[in-house]
Amino acid sequence: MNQIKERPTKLDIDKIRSDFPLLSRQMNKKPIVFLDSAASSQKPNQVIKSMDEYYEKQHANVHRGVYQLSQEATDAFEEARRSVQKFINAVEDKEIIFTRGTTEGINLVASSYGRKFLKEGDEVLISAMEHHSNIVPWQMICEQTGARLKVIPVSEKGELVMEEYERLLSERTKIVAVTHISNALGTINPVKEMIKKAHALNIPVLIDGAQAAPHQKIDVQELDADFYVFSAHKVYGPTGMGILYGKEHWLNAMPPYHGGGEMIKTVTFEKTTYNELPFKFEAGTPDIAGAIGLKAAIDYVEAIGHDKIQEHEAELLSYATNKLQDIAGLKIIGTATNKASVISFLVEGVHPYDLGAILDKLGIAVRTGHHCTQPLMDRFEIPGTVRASFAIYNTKEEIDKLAAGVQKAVNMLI
Ligand code: C6P
Repeated sequence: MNQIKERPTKLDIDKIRSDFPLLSRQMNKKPIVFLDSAASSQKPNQVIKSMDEYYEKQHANVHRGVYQLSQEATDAFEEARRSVQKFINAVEDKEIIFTRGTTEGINLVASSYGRKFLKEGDEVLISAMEHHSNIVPWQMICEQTGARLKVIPVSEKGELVMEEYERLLSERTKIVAVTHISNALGTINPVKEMIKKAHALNIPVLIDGAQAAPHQKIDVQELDADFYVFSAHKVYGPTGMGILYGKEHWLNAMPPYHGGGEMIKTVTFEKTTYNELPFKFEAGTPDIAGAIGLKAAIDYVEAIGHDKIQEHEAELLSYATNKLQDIAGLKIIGTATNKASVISFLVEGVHPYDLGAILDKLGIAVRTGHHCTQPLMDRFEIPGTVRASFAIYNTKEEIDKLAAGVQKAVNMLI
């Protein structure tokens, strides 16, 4: 019998908004319009409660006690790891390393992979649209090893110049590190294709997934990524918690990053032997509540469904693009064909900071400045932008308020 394929029904936005307590507060005596989820998303009750409950009923250190409470905490912590494994479709749970966030994940790989595999004359290939977190750690390890940083250029539309990428890949390239989605432009990069091209030359690839994990299904096996990093706090989870995924053979080949408890097998003053994966990279007491909060966030996102999230956010992006484009003098920076729900813009004759400050008075939270992508701002010869970013809880009414707010600010400032 033929099955009729149903289109996914739309999100119940009122229900979703009621899950996020912060969205009911006022800012500057106006209902808050939160359009800065690319910096950090708000948290649903389900995440907040999961962490409270852990502290109220389950807290003990993990992997250390024979007593029941410690066992329960360990089980919850390891269950969170398995939930991340499923979330990104990793082969093994030991390929999931808990970190403090995207920044720490990249620093771990740059330092650990770099110390083992980089030497003078080697090259690390990044792009001109990277966040500082995917530039500075590589600069630091290049300084230590004598390797050189190479940069894939960005076009006027805000897309990576793929011919240049192919030209820059060579036998000197020892790792490629690129962002999946640009935090400043919203560009979705063709990372699967880029990984394939790098792998043809046996070059491993790290993907900075900080801005992708909240918006689309991540499948590290399908991408064939060697390393994939993201932060919990942008996926409706807690701050201070992040994920480094690494293929088992790379993680096994790399030396530990931090030394201390948990990451060792045996210690004598003469010699230390290291623990197996994933513990080799998790020195010290981990953020147990953070892992439990991340699991609750993953459950929340999966219960809604990636299809519906993507459909809703694409609708917001196209609605906002049309609305903002109607404002005289407004220019959108980053017009890639494939974009996530992030819009950066400038208005002729108006400083982004002044615009942001007036929007704040209207209860509208947007980010202004260079968005930790100074080289990208230099590429476009601008000091910064105003950035509005949308999440599952945003509405078209909020975008109307943004557009009206921008128009009001422009009338005041020009
Ligand atoms: N971008 C933004 O407003 P951390 O701070 O470690 O959680 O994430 C760093 C990071 C790395 N890569 C990308 C692509 C990012 O967007 C971010 C964080 C925020 O755009 C804060 S600067």
